[in-house]
Amino acid sequence: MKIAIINGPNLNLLGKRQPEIYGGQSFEDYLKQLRTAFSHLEISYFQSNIEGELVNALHRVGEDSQGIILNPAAFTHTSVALGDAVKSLDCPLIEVHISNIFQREEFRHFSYVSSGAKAVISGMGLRSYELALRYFSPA
Ligand code: CA2
Repeated sequence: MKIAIINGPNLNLLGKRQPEIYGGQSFEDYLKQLRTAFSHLEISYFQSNIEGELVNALHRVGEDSQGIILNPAAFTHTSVALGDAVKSLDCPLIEVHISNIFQREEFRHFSYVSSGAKAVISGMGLRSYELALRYFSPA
């Protein structure tokens, strides 16, 4: 089963800045753990700081993945284009957030992506990704 994880802008800084909000581990490091724990899944990973590249990545992985896990980061709250791309997918997509966006500033409470997502997981730290993988890999 092919699952794609896609991360949006600034998530390449995980583990390097603002550990009080986003934790102290880099995503690449965490991904190694995920690939070990879910070795029966083929997990691809893509990160970009560029909105159009994220739209292209959704189109690309949507062709041959059985599930997508997307953290759109700040584009969650601004991107009609990402919201439209998510609605065009044939496979289920889970929107994840490391922090609880509803405990933060008002502008983070709205998501252009959520209405097209199968589910939203927010506020479980990096474990948000693991929980999303569990949905695609029931015990
Ligand atoms: O909580 C999340 O996962 C967010 O998607 C993270 C976004 C934020 O704009 C969303 O409202 C919620 C920000 C990602 C920034 O990532 C950083 C990581 C380390 C250091 C600085 C930024």
